Amino acid sequence: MRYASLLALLSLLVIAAACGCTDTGQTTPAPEPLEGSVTVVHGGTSLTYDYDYDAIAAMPAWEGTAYAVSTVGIKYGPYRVKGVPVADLIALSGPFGPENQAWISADDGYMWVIDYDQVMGEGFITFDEGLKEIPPPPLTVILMYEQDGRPLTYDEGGPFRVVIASDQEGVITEGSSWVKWVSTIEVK
Ligand SMILES: Nc1nc2c(c(=O)[nH]1)N[C@H]1C(S)=C(S)[C@@H](COP(=O)(O)O)O[C@H]1N2
Ligand SMILES: [Mo]
Repeated sequence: MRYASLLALLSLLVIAAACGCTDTGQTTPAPEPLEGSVTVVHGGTSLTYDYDYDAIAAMPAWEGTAYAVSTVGIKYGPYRVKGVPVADLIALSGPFGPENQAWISADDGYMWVIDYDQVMGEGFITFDEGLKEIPPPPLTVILMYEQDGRPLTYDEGGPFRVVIASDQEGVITEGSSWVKWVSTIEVK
């Protein structure tokens, strides 16, 4: 009997929490930036550059809009995005030319390779909102640390996510190159 009432009380608490009945009615504050760093590897370990959130946020930022489609055709976005151009991060670490690629890897083991042209914003496939292929407008590949005016949450791929961004609204790119939880950018 005591167990039964204890259980009843517990379930009430769980229901209250789940339905938000314990809410104070305040809006959720912007998340604190997550801890993390991105390492740019260029020509071996001796040329490894580490950046923390504050260091990256202190660099000249690029802002625009970004919109993606997943391999199963689900669109996500458009988002207002802010970050540092990946080309700028690489330029700080050494020379980068048409013979090079950037291997972008993440904490979960995901890795995506973009070639020189793509780092420079060219050679991506782009779609309109009806998912009809369109000629790509100028694009900028950024290491994003803010989405819609606030730091990225873990679920959004924070602290750092690579996105293919544009000045122009309604330009959709493929989600597979939007690497979440970026840990390393390696120039090969
Ligand atoms: N680190 C990491 N980034 C990733 C992936 C992943 O598995 N791991 N999947 C990619 C693919 S294939 C897609 S379509 C999008 C999905 O983004 P979402 O999880 O925000 O919906 O993330 C991309 N970035
Ligand atoms: Mo995908």
